[in-house]
Amino acid sequence: MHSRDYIRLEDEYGAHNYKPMDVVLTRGEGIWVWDVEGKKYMDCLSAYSAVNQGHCHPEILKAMMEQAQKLTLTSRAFRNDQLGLFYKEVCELTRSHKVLPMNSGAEAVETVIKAARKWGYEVKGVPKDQAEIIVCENNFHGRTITIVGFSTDEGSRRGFGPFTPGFKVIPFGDADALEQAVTPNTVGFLVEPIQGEAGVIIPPDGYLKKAREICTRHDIVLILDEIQTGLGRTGKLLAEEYDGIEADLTLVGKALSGGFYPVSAVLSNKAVLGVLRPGEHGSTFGGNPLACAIARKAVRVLFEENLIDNAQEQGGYFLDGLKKIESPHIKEIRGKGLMIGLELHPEAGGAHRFCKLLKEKGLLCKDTHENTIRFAPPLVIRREDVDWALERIEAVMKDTA
Ligand code: IF1
Repeated sequence: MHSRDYIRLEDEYGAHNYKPMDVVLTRGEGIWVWDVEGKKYMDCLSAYSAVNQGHCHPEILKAMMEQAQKLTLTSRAFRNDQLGLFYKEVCELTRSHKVLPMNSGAEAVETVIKAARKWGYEVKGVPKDQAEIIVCENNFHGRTITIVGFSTDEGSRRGFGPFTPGFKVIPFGDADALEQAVTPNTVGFLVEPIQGEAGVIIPPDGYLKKAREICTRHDIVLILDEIQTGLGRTGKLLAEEYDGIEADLTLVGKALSGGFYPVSAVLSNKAVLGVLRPGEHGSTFGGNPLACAIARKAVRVLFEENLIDNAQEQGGYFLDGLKKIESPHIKEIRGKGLMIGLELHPEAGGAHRFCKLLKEKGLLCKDTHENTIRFAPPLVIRREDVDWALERIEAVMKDTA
């Protein structure tokens, strides 16, 4: 079968809730992927930062295979011998006190909404059903009804109402707006350290530090969605480290899977998770032994292979290289670690056009919000690979009219 045959099958039988680039991938190794025609590409998306450790990482694969031959699923009705070890290792590495495992990122977000609300009623003393959670404009936290209900992206929410009440939206990066939005019923502030889908939007220096201070002063749970920024992507294990703070609840997902199998988790530094009692929350697959074995290895690999520092180093090199490209199309280059956005001028004809040209040159990138191309390769990338990418990006940026 050829690419067009696979594409035809998708078109005919699949729901059309995506419009993917027409490249049909069949194999991956490290930063590289191959399509069914055998063409090789550098993956500059990493499945939206879920394959930080690189495609088909051999150590994670081994951990998965070994666990898959022993025990895969018990449900939480019974205990398993991986869960406790997963808790301990994740807590030690992230300096957390408690963990709650789920599967997808959106489920982790739903979990913290429940936990923060319950904490508000039981600990803070907010009147029944009055809890408010503050979120930011242009957020992306997932696709459930509650989550898209507090999105400001029309495409994400149009046609899906009625939505869950109890959310207040403020501008991103504006600590004063947070201060002003707080009421006695505010229980939580949910924010991405760097907004991913919004186009790699980096808030002003010290924003999270101020948010931390405001949340502490008003007794509000600070919830950081590090599903995309976490686990090394920005050059730190968690992006909160740049502000020298600790969130009360931290969400991780994506790369917790090593790219193998969906795993997400809520990490808690305060007693917030303690308000959830038996029967109040859970999931059939959350915390299963296969997921735990994979996640344990996926996190350990980040440290053993020095991938967090490598993201810092190669990310800086990549960013500098992009900034040196002289092209009339480029408006701004921004990024932290290997989470990089290249914003084009509105007249450049859209990021999608450039992503297609980059694909022809062997680089798979994804546009976001019309005019931004993001570069987020696996964290195993080496300097010579960055040079390889830069050469091709420069050619496309310079040779395109
Ligand atoms: C898709 C974007 C990235 C996330 C943050 C929670 C979730 C995500 C900060 C939910 C998910 C995704 C999902 C993916 C596209 C992707 C994305 F472009 F939509 F915004 F990465 F940039 N918090 N991000 O980024 O996690 O439930 O998906 O596991 O196709 O929807 P999930």
